[in-house]
Amino acid sequence: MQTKNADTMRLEREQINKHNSKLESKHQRAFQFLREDLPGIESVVSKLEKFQIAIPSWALGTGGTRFGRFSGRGEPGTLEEKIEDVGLLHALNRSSGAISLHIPWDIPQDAQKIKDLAASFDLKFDAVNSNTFQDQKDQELSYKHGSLHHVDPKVRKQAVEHNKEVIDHGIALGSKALTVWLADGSSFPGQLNFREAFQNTLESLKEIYAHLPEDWKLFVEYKAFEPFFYSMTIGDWGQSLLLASKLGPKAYTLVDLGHHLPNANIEQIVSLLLMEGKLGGFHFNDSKYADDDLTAGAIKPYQLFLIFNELVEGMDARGMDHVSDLGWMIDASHNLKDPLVDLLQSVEAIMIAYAQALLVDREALKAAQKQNDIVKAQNILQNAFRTDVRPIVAEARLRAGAALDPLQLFEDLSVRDQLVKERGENSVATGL
Ligand SMILES: [Mn+2]
Repeated sequence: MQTKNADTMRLEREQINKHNSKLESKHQRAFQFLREDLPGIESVVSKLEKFQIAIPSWALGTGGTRFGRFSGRGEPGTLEEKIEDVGLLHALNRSSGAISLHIPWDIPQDAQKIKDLAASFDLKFDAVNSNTFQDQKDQELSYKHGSLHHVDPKVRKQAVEHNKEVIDHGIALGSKALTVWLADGSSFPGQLNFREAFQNTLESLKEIYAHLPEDWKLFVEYKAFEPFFYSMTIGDWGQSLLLASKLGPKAYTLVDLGHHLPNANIEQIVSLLLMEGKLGGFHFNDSKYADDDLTAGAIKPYQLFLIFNELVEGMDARGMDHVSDLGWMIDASHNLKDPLVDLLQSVEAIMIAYAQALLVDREALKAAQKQNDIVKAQNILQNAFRTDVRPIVAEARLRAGAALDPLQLFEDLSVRDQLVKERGENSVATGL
């Protein structure tokens, strides 16, 4: 591990090469074994090599629950350190080439300097995120009763202005999208007039939309419940799609896996949003109950695969670019594991699901569907899901210059201990 550029930790090429040379012969045996039976394997590897999943700045520190927060060690305390963390992830897996910022937590003092730092790690800036779900220190009006849907036009105006500022920060960094998630809703029947709340939200979003540059997108995120427990003003994909449709061609629905009621058929939602050209992006996480924010693929890997199956099929049907036409991001909270380790695991799970979806025999599936051959259709999907694609994902990493086993290298190099040395035991990250 080397320290240069004002205390920034960077992985050296030789460290990765040394790690890979130890594992390479075992890896090659596993990869060659798969190659014999999978004729399309080269195209899968090259798609995996290009695929990138953005890391949100707020996932780099330890999150809390409503009951407590147990801090990690050596968390990134500044925007520069957050970029350094994502830079380390990207060096380990070459699949985390973007960071998503949250304003006001991550306001850059010098945008050009921050851009240069990110570029030195080969990182881009993904969507910027506004925050009207909590009050800030110097804020005039409170968001206790909502922001863009608020009954008071002065609160709505304040929230609209904040979103415009977030866009401006994003422009300075080279972002191309704004994600709006609102903690607007009600906890008691009678508290809100649903129609007025929706109309207020639409009018506010229209003002924000008008501030978007030509080549930007607006992502409208929805959530079924929490922080409010009776209604959320953008509670499901129907409400999000309605808003996105009324706003115009730059507005899209954003799907966060944890923002559905239990057992929702998310893959069907994805399929129809893609059909309408209104799916903007994804927030990955996993859950047993709802917005548990657990590691992607930790609880329901088959669901993650089924979602990717629809994504690949739907994107290919529209001739979309897998890498750039949708926004891909992890949105999780880490209470128990080292956040960087958890993020490496999440990226790996997403790549596995994507690789499995790329292996689905589309023609055979289509034929089975046409003949109502349910058994065959199910088997085609499960054959792909039950293929151990880890050597394919590792091969893509190897070719991209990443580590064959990023988690092992993270551990072998004692990355967290190095970060603690640099930042101190008790540095704390802003975030959830
Ligand atoms: Mn989200």
